[in-house]
Amino acid sequence: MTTPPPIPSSEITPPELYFNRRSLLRAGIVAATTASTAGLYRALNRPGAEEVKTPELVGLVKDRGDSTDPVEQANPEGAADPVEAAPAEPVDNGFHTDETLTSLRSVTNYNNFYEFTTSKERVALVSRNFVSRPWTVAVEGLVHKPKVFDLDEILKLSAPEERVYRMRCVEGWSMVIPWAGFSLSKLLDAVEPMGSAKYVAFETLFDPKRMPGQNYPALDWPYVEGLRLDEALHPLTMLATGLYGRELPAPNGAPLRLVVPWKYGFKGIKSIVKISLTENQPPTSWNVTAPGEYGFYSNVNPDVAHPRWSQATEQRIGESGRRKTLMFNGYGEQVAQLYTGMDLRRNF
Ligand SMILES: Nc1nc2c(c(=O)[nH]1)N[C@H]1C(S)=C(S)[C@@H](COP(=O)(O)O)O[C@H]1N2
Ligand SMILES: [Mo]
Repeated sequence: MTTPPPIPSSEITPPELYFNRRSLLRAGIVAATTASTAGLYRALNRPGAEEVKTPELVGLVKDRGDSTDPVEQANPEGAADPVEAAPAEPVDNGFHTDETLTSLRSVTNYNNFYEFTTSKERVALVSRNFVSRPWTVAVEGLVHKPKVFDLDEILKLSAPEERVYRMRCVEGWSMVIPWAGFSLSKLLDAVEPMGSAKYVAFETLFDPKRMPGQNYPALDWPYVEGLRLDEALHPLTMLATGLYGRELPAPNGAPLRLVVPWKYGFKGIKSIVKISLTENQPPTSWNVTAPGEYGFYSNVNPDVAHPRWSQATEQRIGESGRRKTLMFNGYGEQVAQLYTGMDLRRNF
């Protein structure tokens, strides 16, 4: 289980795109405009990450067309070169969904972030003065090159890609969020995992003065999460440093958080300060709190009910009525092979 899975053909960039400079250029342009956010991308693009060095970006980001996103309309400078922008690449590979984006207002004002408060509607208020710079992330454990990264060093690892993922909370609501960031594998590659590493453990900042919810025992602090190494190395697994083309807002886990789109939202640990590679399966906060209700894997699965409610349907924020929840949150084509031969009811 320690080797990364083969990448499905749908995720492999055709070689002609790797070597076609026009396409690479277009990817850069489209990334900047799609994000609604040319300026924000510049802000996220630290020196050293200026060039589009990520061929996998080609074709992953597509123009959303006549967006009604107010942020986009406020950034007319993002208008694309008509020659370069004309033919949209057909895209449906998991990194981008065409489903309607959840509004920026909902994404940043309806949050689970117990370090601030257990009230979803109050997280934005309570976290409004949270200072997330300077910030360091220690990457350690079973790696050849352990390192304490400054946030800016992490941002330099890769130009930010925009990825529009579905997010399904275990409570039964969901959103569609345009993240900025890059595959966690880029950070893990930099520290060179040892052959003995089988899991990756993550930890949120513990600082009750800055995170007032930590003065209450809502959970065992700090919040911890974990993935199997092959899950962590999967290209869909993302270190998010922004959303809607801006730096990551405090309620969403500033300055950087994990996003694992085929798992329930609580696996997406926020405000990460430590990442450790381990041989044994690490403890995870919600599993420690209620082992019978939240498993280590927590893959979105409409067929396995939570002990207290069905997981068959979900409320998409901003929509009326409920929609069917999809196996692996709709990412089965990309990730199902990670779980071949596993009993997903037992390993819930
Ligand atoms: N550190 C930390 N990370 C966390 C949480 C939390 O309370 N603390 N809540 C989780 C839950 S339950 C969900 S659904 C998502 C919500 O992410 P969002 O607020 O950006 O939508 O964050 C997850 N990450
Ligand atoms: Mo959640």
